[in-house]
Amino acid sequence: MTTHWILGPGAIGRLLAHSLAPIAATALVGRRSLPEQQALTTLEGEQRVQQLKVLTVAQLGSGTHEPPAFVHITTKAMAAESALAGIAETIPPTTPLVLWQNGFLAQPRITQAWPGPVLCATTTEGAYLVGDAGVVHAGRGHTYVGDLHNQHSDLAEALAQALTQAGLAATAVSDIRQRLWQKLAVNAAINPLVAIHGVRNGELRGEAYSGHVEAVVKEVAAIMYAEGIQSPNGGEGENAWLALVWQVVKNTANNKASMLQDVEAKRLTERGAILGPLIESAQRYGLVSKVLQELDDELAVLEAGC
Ligand code: KPL
Repeated sequence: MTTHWILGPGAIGRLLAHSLAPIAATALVGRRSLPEQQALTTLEGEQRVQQLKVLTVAQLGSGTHEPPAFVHITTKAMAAESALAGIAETIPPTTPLVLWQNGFLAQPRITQAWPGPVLCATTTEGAYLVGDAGVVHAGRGHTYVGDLHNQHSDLAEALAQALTQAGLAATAVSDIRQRLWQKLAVNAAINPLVAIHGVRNGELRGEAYSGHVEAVVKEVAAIMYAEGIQSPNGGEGENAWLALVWQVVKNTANNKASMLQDVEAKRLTERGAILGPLIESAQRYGLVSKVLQELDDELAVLEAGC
């Protein structure tokens, strides 16, 4: 039987566990223990415990387990490598990994370091945690899966089918790198600004912030061009990226972006995975990244208070 291990009992991790458990043996793995019924409580109070184990990393290390068919890493970007290191000894090095992180930090590093196949997933499924009591599937979206070097399309296809069967619509794609950078571009234009100013996404449209959004997008668009990343709306250049960003701002106007939630909860942000690759790319191509660097510096100051 297909066995899925999910590292990281955050919103996406629990959504995956909740969805996969009815169709496959599933283990949700966290650093600290989590009562099984809490891990799988939805807003509606529905509980699905079939085939689901809720384990700590320490329990995985001490027991004997059937090797998993997929290990999903659903932690924040900066925690992905240490999460993998925590279980690497307990799985065969040929085990397929699935990386669910934002940005473009963990994906190239783990793809290079892990001997087995590494798939990347990017999703627009909406989910959030309600304390330790459960996960809310807030909005249906779509998930794309693929690997950075297009060497594992059969595996990506099998995973997409499993996710779709589990109720999370998914497609295997050959351009996952494009899709990860496209999401990163949008996140870079929205997340740092809303996190720094403590505002919901929709407020970026106001006079106080819109010029700053445009300044970020100007730098991001030049970097995307250098990286060979097209805007998903098919257009060329800065205007296409700006139109996309304003569309996402409109669609998510009432959202508290993930980076704002991190700042409010005094957690480290994903700036290293979102702004980091952009600033590094700008340096590589001799492009301006002044505005991006300023945002990164401001976030670093906020994080220093964590
Ligand atoms: O992906 C997001 C996030 O919060 O990380 C956006 C698109 C900005 C929606 O809030």
